Parts: sequence; C-alpha cells; structure tokens
Amino acid sequence: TFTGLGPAEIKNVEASIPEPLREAWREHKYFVRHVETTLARSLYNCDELAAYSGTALAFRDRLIIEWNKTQQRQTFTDQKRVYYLSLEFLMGRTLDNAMLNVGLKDVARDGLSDLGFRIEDVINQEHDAALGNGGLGRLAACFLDSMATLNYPAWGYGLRYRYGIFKQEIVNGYQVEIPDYWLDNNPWEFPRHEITVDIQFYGNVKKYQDENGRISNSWEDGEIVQAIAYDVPIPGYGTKTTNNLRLWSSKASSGEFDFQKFNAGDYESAVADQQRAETISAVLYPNDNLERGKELRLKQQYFWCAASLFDIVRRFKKTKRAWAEFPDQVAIQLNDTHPTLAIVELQRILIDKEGLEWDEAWNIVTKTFGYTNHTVLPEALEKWSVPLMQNLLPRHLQIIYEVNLFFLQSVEKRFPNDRDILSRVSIIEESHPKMVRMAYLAIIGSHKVNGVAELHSDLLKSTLFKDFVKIYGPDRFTNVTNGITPRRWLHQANPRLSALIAEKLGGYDFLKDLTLLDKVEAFVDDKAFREEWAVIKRENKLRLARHIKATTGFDVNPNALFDVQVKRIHEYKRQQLNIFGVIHRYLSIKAMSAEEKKKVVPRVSIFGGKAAPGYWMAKTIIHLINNVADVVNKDPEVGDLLKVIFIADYNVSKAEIICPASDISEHISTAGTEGSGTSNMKFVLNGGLIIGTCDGANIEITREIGEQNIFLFGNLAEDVEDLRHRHFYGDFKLDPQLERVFDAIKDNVFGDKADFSALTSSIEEHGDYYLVSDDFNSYITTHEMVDEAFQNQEEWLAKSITSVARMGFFSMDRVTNEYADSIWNVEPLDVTD
Ligand code: CGF
Repeated sequence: TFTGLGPAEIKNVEASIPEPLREAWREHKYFVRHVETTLARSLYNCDELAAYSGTALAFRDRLIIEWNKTQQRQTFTDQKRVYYLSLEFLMGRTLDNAMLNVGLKDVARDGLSDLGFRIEDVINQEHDAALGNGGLGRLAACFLDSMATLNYPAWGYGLRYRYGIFKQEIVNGYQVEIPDYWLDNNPWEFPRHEITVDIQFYGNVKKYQDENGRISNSWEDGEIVQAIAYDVPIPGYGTKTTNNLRLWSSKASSGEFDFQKFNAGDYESAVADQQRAETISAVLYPNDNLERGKELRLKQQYFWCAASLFDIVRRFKKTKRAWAEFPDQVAIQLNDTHPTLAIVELQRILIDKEGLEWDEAWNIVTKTFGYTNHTVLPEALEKWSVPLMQNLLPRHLQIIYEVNLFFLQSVEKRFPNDRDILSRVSIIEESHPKMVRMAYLAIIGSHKVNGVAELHSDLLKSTLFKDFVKIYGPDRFTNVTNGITPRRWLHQANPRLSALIAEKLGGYDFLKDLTLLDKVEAFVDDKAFREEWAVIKRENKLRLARHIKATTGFDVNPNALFDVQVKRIHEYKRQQLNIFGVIHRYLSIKAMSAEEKKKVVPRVSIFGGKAAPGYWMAKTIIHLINNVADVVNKDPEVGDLLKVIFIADYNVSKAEIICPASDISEHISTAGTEGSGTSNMKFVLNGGLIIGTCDGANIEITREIGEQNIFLFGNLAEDVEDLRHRHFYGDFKLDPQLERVFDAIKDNVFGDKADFSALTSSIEEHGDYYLVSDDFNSYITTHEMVDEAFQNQEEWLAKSITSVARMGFFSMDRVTNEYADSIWNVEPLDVTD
C-alpha cells in the first residue's frame, strides 16, 4: 500500500553519484572481484556471509580512497583539528550506514538481488561493533558521524577491545554473559603496523640536571607495552569527508614470546609477558555509570591516552610550529573523566620531553582540553587510589600533586578566609587511602566543562561543581544538550518514514538540516499522509513482532499498544518501576469481569538491556521481568490484553528495529539522575510518544514538542532531597497499589519470593533511594491516560506527526556545531571538488 517515492526518484545523495559508477556497482564489478580474489570464492559457492564480506570490501575500497584524500586535504590545509577521546565507541553495524552515507545503497540492493541475495539478509551478517556500554559510547559514535558529515577535521581515539560488551543470554530468567567475538570477520579496520608507540608503566622518577642547568625529571625503568594503531574510516553523509577513528591495540614490546624460556620447557611463562601486555586492550569494562578503581582499567586509560597524545603531538610537530600555537591547531575533547590522564600526559611531554617551563606548558594544556561530564551519580565519579597511581604512573602522580599545589595556592589567595574550600576542591581526597578525584583534575585542566542537558548542567553547577563555579566563574561551565544522528536513527532505521518525509519535503535535505522537519507539521491534517504514517508504524511494529517471535517464541498482537523500555538496566533508570506497573496491570486485569476486560487497551510491554555483570540488583530486576513474562504470557485469563517481552542482548542493531516500532517508550529515571538520555530522542524521532519524568533531556523534548505531546509524571528534581530525608526519618508509607504488587510477589506468584526480597525491601525498608513508591501512583495514573489517549488513534497520530516535526533541535549536527563554536573553536573544511 505504500506509495511514497523510492529513494532513487527524489533528490538525495544517491542522485549525486555519477552514472558510470552506479553502473559499475549495478554490474557487481567490485563485489565479484572481492568474492573471487580476496575471498577466493566463486559466485557459485557464495553464501550470505561471503556476500556480506564481498559487499563490505567493495565499500571499504571506496571509503579508503576518500579517507586518503580527506587526510591529505586536512594535512595540506593545516587547519585546527578536533580529537575526540572516548574509551567507548558504540558503533553498531557499518555496512548499511556506509552504503547510505556514500549514496550507493539502491544500486547495491539491485546488484545483490541480481545475484539472488536480499540486501537485508546480507546486512544482518555483520557483527555489531559494540565497544561501549550505552549512551556515552553511542554519543561518541554519533559525534563521529556528524563531524564527518559537517566536514570537521576530526579524529576519534579509542581502544580496540578484543571483546566488546558481552553478549547477553537469558537462561531460566537470569542474565548470562557470553564473550563477544566481534573481530571475527571485521573488514572495517586497517591495521597500521608501522604506527606503534611504546607505552611505559611502573618504574621510578629520577631528577637530573639538563644541559641548561635546569633540574628536570626523568621517568625510568618499568615496563614497556606497545600500542599498535588500527584505523576505521568514518564516512560523512553526502560528503567526501571520510574521517578517522584510531583504535589502539596492546602488544608486548619484547616480541612474540621468550624463546629461551620456551626452549627450556617453561612454556607458560614464555608467553606470560605477551599475554599480560595483550590483556590491556582485551576487554571493555561492562559498567555503565559505575567505577570500580581496578588497576587494569587505569592501565587501559593511560595506555590509550599516552598513545593518542604521542600521535597528536607527533602530527603537530610535523608542522614545525611554535608550541604556543598548539591550542590553535589542536582541540581535545574528553568524553567523561576516563581520558583525564591525557591532561597530565600532555603536561609531562611538554615539560619533561620538550623542555617547556611549567606555566607555559600548563597554559597550552588548559587551552587545549574540554571536558564533558555525563552524570551526577556519585558511584560513577572516577577516583583512583594514590598508592595505585604512585606505583603505576609515578611521574604522573608527581605532576598531579604539583597541579594541585598551584591550584590550591591560587584558591587560598582568592578565598583566604575559607579554609574548608581547600579540602573540598583539592584534587586529592584526604581519605584512606588517599584518592585522586579525576573530575576535579579534568575541570582544572580544561578551559570548558559541559553537561549534556540543561537540568544536568544546572545541577552540576549548583551541586557537584559548585565550588569550582565560585573559583572560575560561571563561564567555564556550559551546557550542550545531547543529540542523535538522523542518518542512522531515522534514515537507516526507518527508511519508509524517511522516504515519506522526503516525498513531502521534496528531498532528503532534512537529513543534513533536521530543523527542516518542521515543514512536516503542515501535513498533520493531510489524510493520505496520515494514513501512510500509520501504515509505516504498523509495518515497523510487524517487523518487531517477527523479531520477537523468532527470538522469544511469543506471538504479540500488532494492534496492541507497544510500550518499550530499552536501555541499560539500572536502579536509577527504574525498570523496577515499570515491571511493578506491569504487575499492577496484570492484577487489575485478573480482577476484571468479562465486560470490563472488553474496555482494556491491549499492551505489549517490551524490555531490553544489559546489567553490569557485578550489579546484582540490576540482575534481579531482569530476573523479575522474565518471571513476570513467564506467568503473564501463559495466563489464558489475560490473553492478548497483556504480554511481557524481554528482548535479550539489546544492542545498536536491535535498537534500529525497536525504536521505529514503539507506540510509547519509557524514560522514567528518578528526577535529577539521568544526564540526558538519548533513546528518548530516538523514539520520538521515529514517531513514538514517550512517558517520562522531568529529567535529563525529557525536559527539552517537552519544550520542543509541547506538553500536550508527552506524558510526564512524578516528583521533580528539586523535591528529591526532601523526599529522601523523609524516608530516612521513617516518615514514609508504601503506596497502597505498590503494596498490592509486593503482596503478589510475596505470595510467590512470580516464582520464589526470596529471589526478589532484596528488591522489595530496598523500597519498603531501606529508604527507597530511587523513590519508586513516591512516584508509583502518578506513574499508574499517567499510564491510564496513555491508554485513553491511544484509543483515539486520530489524535495519537497527530501527536506523533507533530512531535517528529518538532525534533529538529535534537540533531547531532546541532550538537557538533555547538561544541565547535563554543568549546573547540574549529571550522569545517570546505569540500567542494
Ligand atoms: O551518558 C550517560 C550514559 N549512561 O552512558 N552516562 N554516563 N556516564 C548518561 O547516563 C546518559 O544520561 C547520557 O545520555 C549519556 C550520554 O551523554
């Protein structure tokens, strides 16, 4: 029934590709060459995996040619570059994105189809590159897409983990973690064996007098590990700019293994060095918003910062400019505090290696760095024990102490009568053991600090970093509300919606300027448009229903209201509130007469997300969701009125199926706890409505799309402290509806109550830190409003269309331009040839 113009018919990136090139792709020239030569297969024994590899290699060739030209162009113009340092890049799949960005997906589809392949099946062969936990890593990936699209000369720097985030399986309702061998069959990286950096650990610091009579420090001995560069080309959408993501892999510097030990029969220790070195880049720490202070993690951080800084400095030195010009050529953005050691490393390079004076070096350092904070959660704020750092990075600890000394001296001068402020803002926390507060170091070593949504940035200034606002003034602190790339999260994930919009707007320009979406609002009353919009949503729901059937075995009714909460499982994100709400719904349906049941709006409650392997409470929540699903889905009294689904192993490529299929999605964190959230944006951009608290970017989403188009509930951030106090002093009564839910759990309706007692008692007896009980009533009432609203499909549709039309603000391109203007001071590089 879909009548929207296909991508080939309207003005789009594909139309700009010259016909001979399109023809060559249509004739599968590049594809066949790779299948026959690189893969050594013939077209007659080419399965889907080989078809994927052949297609990916053909596209890779194209990317790498543009990548080379981009690097040459950027070197030649010698303009300021951005370096985005992130310990996580949650890229997802590359092929589909590459085909769309270079504008050759339609011909690739035709070519593959001639050979008997469906492009979707070929795309599905790819492993997700899951080098991240959640929002922070995905934000970094969106940055890369946007910086390339906008032609910013930019590099990403990260770690090439051998294992990305674990794969999640659900066994008997429990999360089980399985290693993720994502590097098998990964054609997207280029090993640069010629680009290696020796990274030092441990050892000691010696003072010596240099040739100018100056006392200098030298870091000596210890252990050397080699960093090897792997490059991943990042194509922009509809531009020739193809930027670079450089990932570092660790290797023993002493070669393969110790032959002498090997020959002497000491096999194990012969490979021990090698293994120890390779461990550094072996695994991504699977914690989101939680820091544990493990030595290996600190090693990872330094390894990656030191290799990246070496690379950046080397590139700068080739320009033969004076050191004072470094900040005019280099902007380094710290994605959270994980790369804070880069600040110290640059200072060390400048004073110990390049012989600059302390003040001159520090001036360069602070002008170079910007720091993004993503959370106010105390458990996520990084601190490293001083003894650990002393052992692993002795010279860096000295520098940190010196930075701290100069900083505290300046604070003392400005606030001579405030002795407490010194201990409050000191980089060193006077605990046992002493700790290095990385966020403070990041603030002191950067010229700009930003939060990721308005409320979050305000909270930073009024709570966590209050003293620093007093010291530096408010200008050092700013807000840049997060965004998402519309290329992946609309065009790629929801091609039919993208095509429908393009048809109305006369082209795909909105993918480069998302504010153009506002023109969609003019069609809100257009009958044919509305019908098509509804058809597309239904198709997307059917696609998800097929996925659910294939992965869980459950049938879900596509006419039901699809209610989705997919994100990391965390108490502050409150999946427990959601599942308690589901239980409440279940109990209510069970208590209804046949007549009453007829009025119920059928629901499918869909959950997905990983728990950190050591986060027991989050795992308990997953267990409860799965047990509830087991009971509810098999209950004949309930039938289609309620289904509960847990989608295992939620990742980027699953998000691309899930986001376009929601009717409503849940963003229900305790007010004041979510930095921004970005899945809220993805769902709204795909025409789903949201239920949420006044938290993170929900607030700006409300401002943009209008209060009438969002379901807000719950206590406000400003009330949270007071409510927690009340709990603390016993001034608390469990919400009666929640009590009914807990009674059912305690009656073993959802399996052994003992499995869930910690969860229920955290609310009933231990202070309900996340205010589940306080928000329960308004949560339930708001869901009733959702049901009611869903019954009026015409109005629902109008809300959906209006909301999408008003989402222009949340483009990652707006975000990137704001960083470029207010933090990096970097210009795009014109690419007109
Ligand atoms: O970063 C987060 C995410 N969990 O990774 N934080 N961290 N750390 C925040 O919690 C999100 O609210 C935010 O959207 C995301 C990206 O800034």
